Amino acid sequence: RRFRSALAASRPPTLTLLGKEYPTDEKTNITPAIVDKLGRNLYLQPSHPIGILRSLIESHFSNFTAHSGFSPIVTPAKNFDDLGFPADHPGRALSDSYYINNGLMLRTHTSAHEVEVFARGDRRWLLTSDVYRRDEIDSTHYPVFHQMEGARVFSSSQEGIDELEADNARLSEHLAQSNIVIEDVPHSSSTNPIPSVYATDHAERMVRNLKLSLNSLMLALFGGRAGSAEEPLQVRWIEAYFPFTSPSFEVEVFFHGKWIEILGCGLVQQRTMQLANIPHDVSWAFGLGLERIAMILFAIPDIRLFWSTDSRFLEQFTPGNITTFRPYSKYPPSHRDVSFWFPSEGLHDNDVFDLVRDTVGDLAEDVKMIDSFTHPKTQRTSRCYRINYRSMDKYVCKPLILWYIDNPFARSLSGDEVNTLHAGVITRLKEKFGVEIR
Ligand code: FA5
Ligand code: MG
Repeated sequence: RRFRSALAASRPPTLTLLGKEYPTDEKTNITPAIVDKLGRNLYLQPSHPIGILRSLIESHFSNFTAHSGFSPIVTPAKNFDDLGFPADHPGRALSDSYYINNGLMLRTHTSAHEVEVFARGDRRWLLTSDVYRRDEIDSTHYPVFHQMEGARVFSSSQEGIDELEADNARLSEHLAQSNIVIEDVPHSSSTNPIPSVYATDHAERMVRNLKLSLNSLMLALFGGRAGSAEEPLQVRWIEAYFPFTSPSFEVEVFFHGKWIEILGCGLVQQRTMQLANIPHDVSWAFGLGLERIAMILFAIPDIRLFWSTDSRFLEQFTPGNITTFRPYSKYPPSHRDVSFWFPSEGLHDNDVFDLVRDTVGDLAEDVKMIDSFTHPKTQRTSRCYRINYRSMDKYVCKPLILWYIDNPFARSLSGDEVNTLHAGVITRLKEKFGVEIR
């Protein structure tokens, strides 16, 4: 209780988020680290991995309307109630979600916008945004991440059936020609039922269309990498539960020896269709986790890197291209120079580079010859090399939980350490090549 009242005492009366002021109350639990992330809009940056991936998926679903720019600040009704989350659902708890105050929160998933986008009359749509969850913290979980919601509406009349039949035939032919291994689940079961508003065969066609659509997306995204003849792409469908879909599924992809959960999906419950004023239509929907996919495609080892403002991260990526991330150090470099007279039999730059690598290993980030000069009288040559020492231990920002203090795991090389390394290099230069240090 004392902790609570201390919190209340330290709570500012209002919060300014995305240029607007909001009153706080006893429910307010949004932290400064999260406030900082609002408006970063990584998914709108064409050269950011999240933005690149968004564009790739949008071009795969080329006849879908792509939405973005919806505010992350929503009512709990929109995030939970409209989607049929029960009053006691754990996701609503202060321990799981970020609240601005009693009446407003940060959306925890893109499904929060389903009702309003269906209500606009869009029949095929995608929606990308940042979402916020108080979740565990590790290399694949972060309290801010990105989702892309997608949905396709069909009429429940004969017209809808014809559309499904044609599309299912086209998609299954495409998939039959590719190297993909799909571990399937039944379209429905007693634990994953078809709601009574559906005719069973219509629902089965819809589930088939959902599975075919997502399997072909997986193939488009991962096929080039894992879907070769030697290594087929492996996709696994699992029965799942969401309050707003039934039947529901999760899709996992096998990558580097692990199954990675990529998305949740299912047939949209009738409640959503009614709230959106399209009670006579049916729809499937999915929600993809963009970071999980981007980590695989770009070989990004830690989810925190997406938030990096370091140009060594940002400058690695270009619009429309999937490229492999090259790790770098977060610590400042520290350089030392060494100048010496060349031995009379000469010496190649590469001999110097190898000797440095042998002596100090990866702690040398780069070595450059920065000056060369020949004495006019003696004709002896002197060269100066600059060695950049830097630890590669970790390449990420501070652990989030410690955002307010210095990262105790950070390891900058101390001046003494660098001096010792450099002295070792000089000693070996003398021993091995007989150079005369200037
Ligand atoms: C949902 O959020 C549902 N709204 C998905 C959905 C949409 C179902 C439409 C049915 C119809 P889930 O909580 O499983 O489901 O999250 C979806 C995906 O987001 C996950 O598969 C995962 O890829 C990603 N994800 C979830 N939590 C995190 C996290 N903390 N950090 C990064 N990615 C996450
Ligand atoms: Mg899940």
